[in-house]
Amino acid sequence: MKIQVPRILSGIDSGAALHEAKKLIVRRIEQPARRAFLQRSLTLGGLSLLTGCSISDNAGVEAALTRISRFNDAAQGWLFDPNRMAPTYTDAEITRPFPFNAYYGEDEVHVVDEAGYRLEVTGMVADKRRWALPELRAMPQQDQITRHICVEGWSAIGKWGGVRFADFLHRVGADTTAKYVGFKCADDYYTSIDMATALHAQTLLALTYDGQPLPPKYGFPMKLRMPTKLGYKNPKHIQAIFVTNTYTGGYWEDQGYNWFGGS
Ligand SMILES: Nc1nc2c(c(=O)[nH]1)N[C@H]1C(S)=C(S)[C@@H](COP(=O)(O)O)O[C@H]1N2
Ligand SMILES: [Mo]
Repeated sequence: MKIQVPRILSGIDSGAALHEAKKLIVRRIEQPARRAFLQRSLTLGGLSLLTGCSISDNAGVEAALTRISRFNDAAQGWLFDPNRMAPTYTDAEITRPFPFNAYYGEDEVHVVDEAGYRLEVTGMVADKRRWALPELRAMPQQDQITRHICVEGWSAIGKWGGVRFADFLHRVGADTTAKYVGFKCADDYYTSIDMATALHAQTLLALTYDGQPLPPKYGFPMKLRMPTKLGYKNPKHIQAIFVTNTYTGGYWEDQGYNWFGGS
């Protein structure tokens, strides 16, 4: 690869800085096609042009990539079409067994006690009471068979059922002009999403997997299932939901994954 070093960078170790930049990009740009494109085409000079600043150390590279990622969030937000549906599949196309993934191994799956469980709902909502599982099961339910795409390089088709998240947000009197909906999970995972995706017709507060109550490994008692977003944006074991205008990031997002995370 030809490395174009702008004059401003002469004197620094451009090879090392570029290597660092590429490593960070691999962490930040999840879609393989885009990653390959950037790996082939990115030069330090190009990165400087893209970000409008000189990049001479890791902190500079990190800051520049954060700016690109925030710009990418905004672009994905503008491009998001609330009326566009993700593909759906037939029962025969379901991946069996459906893969498990978390930031820990399957033997450490968090087991939530059903009887004591109450979902917390806070922030910009009219009704802040807690929800027991039977109350959520009493709301109208929907099924969907969609593809889950994980940035670690696998995808699988699964069947989830539950409450349309838009119905739930309306039911609790959420201020849908707020920017974000955030999630805290029983296993210390957390994430947040844009309101447009929260209101998308295929975004489900999923209580079942393949017609059965969500098994612990797939996120009992509930997960948010969004076929329009990558796997890490779909929180399992949801304990609390909050509506806010404050950016709160996420477990992987705070380590460099793109926040919008569209699929
Ligand atoms: N609470 C919680 N939710 C999570 C995760 C996690 O570690 N904890 N991992 C995410 C990632 S990276 C993926 S790919 C999916 C995996 O979901 P699955 O086990 O149903 O395949 O869960 C997402 N939601
Ligand atoms: Mo993932």
